[in-house]
Amino acid sequence: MRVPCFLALALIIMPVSNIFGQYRENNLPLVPRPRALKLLTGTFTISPVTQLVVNTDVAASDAGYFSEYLKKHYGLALSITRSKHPKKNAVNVFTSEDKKYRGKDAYSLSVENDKVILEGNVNGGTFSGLQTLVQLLPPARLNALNIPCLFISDSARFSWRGMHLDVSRHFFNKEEIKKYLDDMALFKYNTFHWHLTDDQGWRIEIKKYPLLTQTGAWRNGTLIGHYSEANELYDTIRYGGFYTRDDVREIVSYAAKRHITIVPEIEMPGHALAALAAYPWLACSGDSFQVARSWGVFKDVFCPSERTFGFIDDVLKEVSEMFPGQYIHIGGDECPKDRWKSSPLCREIMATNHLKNEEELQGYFTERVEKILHKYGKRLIGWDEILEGGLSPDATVMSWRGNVGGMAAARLGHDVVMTPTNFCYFDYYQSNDENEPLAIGGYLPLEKVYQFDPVPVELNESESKHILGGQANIWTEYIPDFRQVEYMAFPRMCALSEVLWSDPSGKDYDAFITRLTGQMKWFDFLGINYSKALYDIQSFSYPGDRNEGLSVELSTTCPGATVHYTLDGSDPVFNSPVYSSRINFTQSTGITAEVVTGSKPSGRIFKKLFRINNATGREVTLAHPPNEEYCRGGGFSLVNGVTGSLPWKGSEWLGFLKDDLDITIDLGAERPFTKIGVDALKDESNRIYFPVGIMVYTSPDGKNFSEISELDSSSVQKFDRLITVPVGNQRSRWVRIVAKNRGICKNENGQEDPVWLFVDEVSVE
Ligand code: TNX
Repeated sequence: MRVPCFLALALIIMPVSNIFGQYRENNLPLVPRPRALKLLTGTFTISPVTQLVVNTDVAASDAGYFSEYLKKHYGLALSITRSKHPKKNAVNVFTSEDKKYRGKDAYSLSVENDKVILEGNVNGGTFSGLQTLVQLLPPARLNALNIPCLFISDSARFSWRGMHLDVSRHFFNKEEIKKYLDDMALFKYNTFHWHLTDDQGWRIEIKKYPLLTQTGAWRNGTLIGHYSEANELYDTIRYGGFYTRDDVREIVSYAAKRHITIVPEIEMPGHALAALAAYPWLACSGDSFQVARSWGVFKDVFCPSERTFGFIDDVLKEVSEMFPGQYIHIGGDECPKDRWKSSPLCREIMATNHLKNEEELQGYFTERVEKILHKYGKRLIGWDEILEGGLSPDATVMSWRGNVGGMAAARLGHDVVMTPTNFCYFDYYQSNDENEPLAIGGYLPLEKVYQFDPVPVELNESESKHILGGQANIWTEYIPDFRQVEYMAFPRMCALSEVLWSDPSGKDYDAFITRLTGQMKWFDFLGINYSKALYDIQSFSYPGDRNEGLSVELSTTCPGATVHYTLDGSDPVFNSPVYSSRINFTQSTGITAEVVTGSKPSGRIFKKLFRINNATGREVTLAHPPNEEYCRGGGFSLVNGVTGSLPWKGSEWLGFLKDDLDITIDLGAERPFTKIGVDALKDESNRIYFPVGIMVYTSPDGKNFSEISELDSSSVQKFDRLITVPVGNQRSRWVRIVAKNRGICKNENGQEDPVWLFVDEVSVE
């Protein structure tokens, strides 16, 4: 069979109309971006008479997936026939051993007027090509499916293109897991890291230990709200679920059909409370345990006893039988050593095996488990903590605490999968908007995911070879249902797919966004729930014209987006003014704005009130800078007309650790005022305390200040958020406000901790 050569097909490119407007090389909604793409004239049409032609069993299986896809989404049933030669009016899917397909998942896709020829290797090549083809179909249920004529030659950058899902904190049923695998396949992911056990639930049936799922899969309630909140509230709903061995087999073969390997994770020695609840003898203490209802890290962990290793051997034997992939993930993260330290048995094991400390005891634990895995023909992978106690060279390390663990592992010759929190934790917020659903914390917008590179620049060429790829993790403490899993995954998963698949030399965020916005039509068509944070509008305040009032800039992270706005509180419509330059005003003003693409609103409505007082937009100086964790916007954010939103994480609050707020405002000219306002936060469970006193000073020259008013601690504590200090009739150009930080507080262990003072706005009225 002959695939037409690239150059021979380099004909004059005529734009052809399609559902996306006009086909152009740079607007075909392909994510991840293929290595080479040439758009040609004409279209090929898939209709009920189109055949699927295949040459091998793998091609037949891949084409089978494609045909099911067409049936499900377009109601088209195409017949599959075998042939060694391409046919006309057909989509020809041919696996090939040609050396040009040696690359990872390598394929070529040639769409001609009268046929499609897809060739690729058996290890995901043709399957990946079919995903490309799927993305070229119209995202609408039409009878005739037009595809632009083109030639694509493509292969993957990394062999490990992973998505993880935590099914312990919240459980997702078999059908939902299948949907997750479908979502992954569409973006050429090939590894599903299935986090099956944790403190809050054991989710895989093990024949020899029925209590793991009878007891360990169920908890008697779940924490309400965020873990960091002061009052721990729980619901009393029995929560749980698990996958039977048959479910697992069904899911494994469903994944295999999509060329996705499943890496099951059985957490040990930490994050094991659910197992201990089922079989308390797995712990060192002799206590009994409950499946956890809350989040975090628990001190009760597996005891490294012979009986525990016997259990682990049995469990891993069954797990190895259920999962054909080479890897089993054994966790290894966040294992507190408290119980081991107080256990005579652990001391004995340490003495017998000449282990210096409990970290080495975990190293011993990992080594024992690895021997078990090798017995069952499997390889060990674990979180980067497994490095701390020494590790055999065959073990693979998953680097989550930044790149550091991964780099150390690669330098020691271990294979590494990069999944650093700051680029790959899809349980973090993707937007600062206050209407985002509750998340664990952090901030990981789409653009940051796109910037990720799994290969740290510090590694040399031979060390870099150990980086197998990367993965995003979806921990589900705050993700109660599958719709929200998708919301957290999309579209960040698209950005990561491009990082893991495409050649980094062609990285271009704006171009990615153009292709992604085409993809969003797909999300709607396929019923994928996704975040529109891309279209969120952010505002930045500047001093107003002639130093009066404010000048407000609106922006989005979406290149080329059109923002419409109103100043009368009404929702923007298509003919509302288009934002083009900063909006100036001298009276308190509300701005309502929205991104509109075509004639349709695309994102969330932005609504913000900018309050103007004598201090707004003025020059300020801070005697102590805010802590670098909470310093966004600097001192000016205290006079930018905007009060901080709640939750406060990631928003514009300034945080002072142990320091006072000490701000001097130059009002520009002498001005009359009667009161001072300090907008502060009270959140004692996060060690954020109200100030213990406020002092106000004025100055005739900006240098010498005299106190004009003071509010003592008990008066301050009477307020809830906005603290008002009456000052009588004053006139001054310079005003200094000092809000005293409480300094320290005692924690539950009686030790002293530094206290935060959080302020978002001050006013002079
Ligand atoms: C840390 S990442 C964990 C998980 C949590 C996650 C929340 C890792 C190896 N352990 O147990 O769910 O943070 O972001």
